Amino acid sequence: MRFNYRSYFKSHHPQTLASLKSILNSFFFLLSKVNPMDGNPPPDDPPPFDPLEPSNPVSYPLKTLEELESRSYFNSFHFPFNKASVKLPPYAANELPKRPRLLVCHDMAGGYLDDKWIQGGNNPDAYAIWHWYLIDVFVYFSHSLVTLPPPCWTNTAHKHGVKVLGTFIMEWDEGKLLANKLLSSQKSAQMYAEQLSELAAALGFDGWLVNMEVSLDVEQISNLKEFVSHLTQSMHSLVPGSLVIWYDSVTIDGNLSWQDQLNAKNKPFFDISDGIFVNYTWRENYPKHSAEVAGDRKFDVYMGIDVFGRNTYGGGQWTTNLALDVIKMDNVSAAIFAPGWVYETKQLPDFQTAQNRWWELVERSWDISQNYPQTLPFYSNFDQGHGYQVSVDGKQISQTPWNNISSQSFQPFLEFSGKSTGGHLKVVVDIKEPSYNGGGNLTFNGTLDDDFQFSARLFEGKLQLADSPLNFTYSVKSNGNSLLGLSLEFTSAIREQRSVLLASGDSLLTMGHFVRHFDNVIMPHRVTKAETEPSWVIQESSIAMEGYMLTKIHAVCYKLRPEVHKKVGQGKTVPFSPSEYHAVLGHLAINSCTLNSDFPPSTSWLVDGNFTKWSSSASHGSKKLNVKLVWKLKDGKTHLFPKYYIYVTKQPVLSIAETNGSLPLVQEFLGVAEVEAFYVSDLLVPSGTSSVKFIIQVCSLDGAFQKLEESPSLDLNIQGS
Ligand SMILES: *[C@@H]1O[C@H](CO)[C@@H](O)[C@H](O)[C@H]1NC(C)=O
Ligand SMILES: *[C@@H]1O[C@H](CO)[C@@H](O)[C@H](O)[C@H]1NC(C)=O
Ligand SMILES: *[C@@H]1O[C@H](CO)[C@@H](O)[C@H](O)[C@H]1NC(C)=O
Ligand SMILES: *[C@@H]1O[C@H](CO)[C@@H](O)[C@H](O)[C@H]1NC(C)=O
Ligand SMILES: *[C@@H]1O[C@H](CO)[C@@H](O)[C@H](O)[C@H]1NC(C)=O
Ligand SMILES: *[C@@H]1O[C@H](CO)[C@@H](O)[C@H](O)[C@H]1NC(C)=O
Ligand SMILES: *[C@@H]1O[C@H](CO)[C@@H](O)[C@H](O)[C@H]1NC(C)=O
Ligand SMILES: *[C@@H]1O[C@H](CO)[C@@H](O)[C@H](O)[C@H]1NC(C)=O
Ligand SMILES: CC(=O)N[C@H]1CO[C@H](CO)[C@@H](O)[C@@H]1O
Repeated sequence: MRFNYRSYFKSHHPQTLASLKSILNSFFFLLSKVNPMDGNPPPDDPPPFDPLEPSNPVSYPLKTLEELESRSYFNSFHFPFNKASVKLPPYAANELPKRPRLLVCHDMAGGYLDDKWIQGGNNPDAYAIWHWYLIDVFVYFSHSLVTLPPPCWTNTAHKHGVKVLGTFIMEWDEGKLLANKLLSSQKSAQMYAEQLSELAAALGFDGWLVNMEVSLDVEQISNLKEFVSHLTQSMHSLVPGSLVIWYDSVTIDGNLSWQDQLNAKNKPFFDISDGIFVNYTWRENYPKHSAEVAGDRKFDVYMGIDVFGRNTYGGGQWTTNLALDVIKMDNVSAAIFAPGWVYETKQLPDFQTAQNRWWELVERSWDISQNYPQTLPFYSNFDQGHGYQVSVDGKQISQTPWNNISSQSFQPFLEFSGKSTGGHLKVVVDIKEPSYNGGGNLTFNGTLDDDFQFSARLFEGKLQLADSPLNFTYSVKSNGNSLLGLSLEFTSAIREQRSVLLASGDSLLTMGHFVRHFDNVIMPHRVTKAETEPSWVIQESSIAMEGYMLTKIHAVCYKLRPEVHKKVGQGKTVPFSPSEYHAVLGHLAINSCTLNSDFPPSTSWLVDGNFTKWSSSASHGSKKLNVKLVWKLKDGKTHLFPKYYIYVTKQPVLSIAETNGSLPLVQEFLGVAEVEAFYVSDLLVPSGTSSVKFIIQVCSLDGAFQKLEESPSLDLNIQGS
């Protein structure tokens, strides 16, 4: 569902960001009445949304203060599904670092689109962000009173060390009425602040952006200050390291008057919160002034930049870096608003390329904010959270297009244009073709000189090594003589650097070739092929670097036995000519050699079906099944596993089973759960089925999967058969 709203923007000169977006929203709202869920699970003429009724789990905002006050959200069928399952890693759970930070405010076409489907949707081209390593704080924004971030965003942001905020907004005449209620007494202000904190803590996100775009009577300001300070304090006490950020809007004298800087009119709110998001129409010297006003809290000033470029310094869009440069020079923080511009305005040539090119602008002006790996186990399969197929250990288990950014793996720090002279290699995360695990792979394709090695940045970490060696495992699929190794950079406490190549292939020539480039070249100690898909080669290497820190991981592309091509034409050396190179990196796992994933046996799990509902379907005697699967370890431990893959098998009635002999049952893949619950909706069960068996395949932090036959499961007999 797309329409051209740019001309609309131009002709109406909307005054505020909010008005612009709310006009947009009402368009989407109107359109959504025509076609409720374009590109998403089929609507079947949906009845009005009743949060108490079981249905495909969704994320949704709160629209009234009554909902907030009554705490009715906690009774919703959808509430347990909305809990983020990934916590911030310990190194990112404290206060933000004391340096300029990058806050990114999502605001994608009104929000709650493909991302509202908690168990994923079927749009392989759904919006996603994957440059998490450049971001410190992510705000999920919509124009509803209480915007709760869909858990998929919180999960992937947390995985990468990024904090996530929801939005509390009051705007327009309606907002004014709400504000009157909110601020009617000190008690009321405190009560709503506590409800907001409770929601954030229960859903697992890290605080709020407070956007009071209304003008108030000056008498209301003291209760507003009470609201902001109480929210900040209650957030901090429930979620240490959490943030409440004030948006530069209503001033201390009650006027709705954006200051575009930190000054005496908005500083009282800054003083009682964790920072201010400054309106994006500032001038060149405002960041500097704001820094002076903020004193030792200058990094808590986030200068707004509108990527759509509406009166924003530097023009946003493809010159967003101009504003970033000024902000960086003045040593304050930046708040990028609506980077979804790249997606919404369909920048050429395609979303993947345009998005990478746009974030490259950011990286040019700004430092890397997140370093990973920092802890073990570390695992990435380069999944971007959308795609056309899903694989497990090289075997394709689904060929249905899908999206759910919850399943994003650690995203590589790919540079937009590789610096290469000896040929031309394109490195992309490809989501269209078979992968090793998940739905993406990292493809290195193009031409490469025989004597040349091409290096592409994968990760920049801070992994402190102890006495036990590191175990590197990675899968590669490659053509001809294309080889792919990993180069590692280690730094000691006294800043001594060591470079190590984990080489591929088994030839000693490789050693000879690389010895002068690296301090150490390590051959894999085990090379195996994937059981079901032998074109994937799995290399295992181990390395001991006690006392060092692993800081860089690059992929190194090279050719096998360059000497073969060297001497053509009677002893004369001819110039090397670039030839084709093609390799795919399927996954990378780093673990300590002493750690190994053991799964609890299936008998230690309790699996249950809840809200089971059978209905008849249109075709001959088959039925439809809805059921909420829930599972937990009998010992009550939770959060040991990052995700679960859900499958179903349909057991035929005895007579058919006998006729068909011992045909293996087909395991149909249903989806992925990140919480210990999965809602199966409208599963078709053909006649002649006696029972269905749901299998919950457990996946560990290091990316290992429990064997299907050893996974917990639940049998359901067919009702009435
Ligand atoms: C601040 O932002 C609003 C939109 O949110 C805009 O209309 C206004 O022009 C900006 N600047 C000033 C100085 O008000
Ligand atoms: C995301 O959810 C959808 C729908 O449940 C599912 O089809 C898809 O496979 C899930 N993602 C992955 C990586 O499996
Ligand atoms: C508030 O806004 C009104 C109307 O724009 C203006 O007359 C008044 O001076 C403003 N008050 C302050 C304290 O700036
Ligand atoms: C930025 O501020 C920090 C802390 O006040 C200071 O140490 C640093 O030198 C400043 N950097 C620049 C470029 O001014
Ligand atoms: C790989 O690169 C070559 C050009 O060097 C191109 O012809 C080919 O289509 C590319 N293959 C893929 C899968 O991108
Ligand atoms: C290294 O990790 C792989 C899987 O990630 C595992 O199969 C292997 O046993 C480990 N090797 C050692 C020596 O720990
Ligand atoms: C769902 O499960 C809960 C606890 O597991 C139980 O209390 C409740 O009765 C069940 N509801 C239905 C409709 O089966
Ligand atoms: C039994 O086998 C027949 C033919 O191979 C197939 O069409 C049918 O679907 C099978 N029935 C079941 C329940 O698997
Ligand atoms: C395993 C594998 O081959 N994966 C795919 C990765 O993406 C590239 C896209 O160019 C495909 O060609 C590969 O087939």
